[in-house]
Amino acid sequence: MIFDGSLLTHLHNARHIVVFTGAGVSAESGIPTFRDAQTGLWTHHDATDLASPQGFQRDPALVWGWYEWRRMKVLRAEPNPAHLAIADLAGQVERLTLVTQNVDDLHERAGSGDDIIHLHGSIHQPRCFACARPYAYPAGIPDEPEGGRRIEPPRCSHCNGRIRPGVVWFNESLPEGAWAKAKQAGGDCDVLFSVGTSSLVWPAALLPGIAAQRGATVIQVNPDETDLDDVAHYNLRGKAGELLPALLDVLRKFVP
Ligand code: BV8
Ligand code: ZN
Repeated sequence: MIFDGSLLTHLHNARHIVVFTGAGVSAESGIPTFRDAQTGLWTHHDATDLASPQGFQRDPALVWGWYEWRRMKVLRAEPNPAHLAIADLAGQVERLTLVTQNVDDLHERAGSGDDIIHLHGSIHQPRCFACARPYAYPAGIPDEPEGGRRIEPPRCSHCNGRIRPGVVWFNESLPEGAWAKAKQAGGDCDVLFSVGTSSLVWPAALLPGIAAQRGATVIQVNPDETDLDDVAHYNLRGKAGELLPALLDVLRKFVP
């Protein structure tokens, strides 16, 4: 695979790289992307409805069933070469900040460390909808939920409120510290990778533009076109699990 010499020079000289990922980075691990997750049984539900407090209050069993289906996929999935290449890249640069929109833990399991910035929370940190007390899932991997995947959410042992997924839903604010840290890194980095995101969800989708405005080189990795195409300096068209390992290989041997 051939990469532009100027792209390799930017990477070789970078002091601080931000990697910003979306659901596409986990696609080759078999986890449906956010839009794919509205296929099949979920086609007749709008994500911004399923992934919202209003949606949960209206039909808790439907929403909890959707997240249990996704959690079961995450528990059965393994990090793919894209996650591993991002973990490797951290060893090639002075400073790497990993910012993800994903609610899975595949970056952690690939070895990217535990100071990953999760802008949209984690599917592994459920809490009580009423009193916000954390809830611990029973051990083990749930079976494929039967039928229409409606599952009554468990109840809080403290206040009997319904347990909700530990993710940031539409119309909920991002974790204060997370978004501030992400913006700070975006404003300081020399290169920002945007990997596997449709760049549709705000404010996360603003991050590459913040970096570009401060003079960073923006590299997008995505098989499809996105709204970021006009902002990115380089559009690497293809799958993250193929492009990123190839880029790391070339970068290791690159002599400017
Ligand atoms: C907020 C967690 C303030 C839950 C998620 C009108 C205009 C602009 C903005 C808004 C608007 N109306 C409302 C808003 C704000 C709203 C928003 O952005 N809406 C959008 C839909 C227009 N945002 C919010 O509400 C945010 N909060 O603004 O707070 C506030 C506070 C109080 C009151 C009001 C406002 C909160 C947003 C967070 C929502 N939660 N996730 C869950 O996961 O279930 S977002 C969800 O979509 C995902 O988590 C992900 O973060 C996000 C985007 O998805 P992607 O990761 O990009 O995945 P997607 O499937 O879309 O794309 C995958 C890409 O991968 C594709 O491009 C594909 O080509 C590519 N791909 C596929 N295979 C591969 C690949 N790439 C590489 N390799 C491959 N192999
Ligand atoms: Zn409670």
